[in-house]
Amino acid sequence: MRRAVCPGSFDPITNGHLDIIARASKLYDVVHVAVMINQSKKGLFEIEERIELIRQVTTEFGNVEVEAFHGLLVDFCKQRDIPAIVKGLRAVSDFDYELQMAQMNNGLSGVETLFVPTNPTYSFLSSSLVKEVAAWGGDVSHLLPPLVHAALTERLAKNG
Ligand code: COD
Repeated sequence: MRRAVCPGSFDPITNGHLDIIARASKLYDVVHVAVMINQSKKGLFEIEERIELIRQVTTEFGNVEVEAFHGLLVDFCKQRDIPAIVKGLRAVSDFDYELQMAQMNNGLSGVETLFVPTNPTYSFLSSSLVKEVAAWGGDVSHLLPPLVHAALTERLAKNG
């Protein structure tokens, strides 16, 4: 069974994330999506909400498992016998930090990181930018799965 993990904050999942997960799901038997918990960073969505949104938009792939994890990504991998991390690379600006993490993770446990070039349609896309634009009333409906867009619109309206 070939396994890989797509880790992230997913606050919330965007079409950029989804594209990477979809492509990984064609390359591996099982793709674990790890919603990494960062207690110093309060998100817009609770961890359980992020997991539920990801589950709903990845069900159609048939081989994606979603869970939260608090700790090092290499420990998530070790506990589940996952040899590969799949990451999307958007631009040169991503590369420096992603390379550092990949080398650190490999040095810690031997886990490999595979980089998938972003779909150019989403190369500028991040959860933070989507939240900022949406908070000011900008249209981000083409950047999110429809049910995530609905959840974001509802959350922002509720938060005032
Ligand atoms: N196109 C393609 N890929 C994308 C796009 C896009 N538009 N947007 C995001 N992605 C991919 C990237 O691969 C990105 O790395 C990943 O999705 C997650 O993105 P985010 O923004 O949801 O999550 P981040 O960047 O906050 O996630 C960082 C991690 C949680 C992965 C990292 O901090 C981590 O591994 N933390 C766990 C603790 C740990 O092990 N620390 C030591 C690291 S060496």
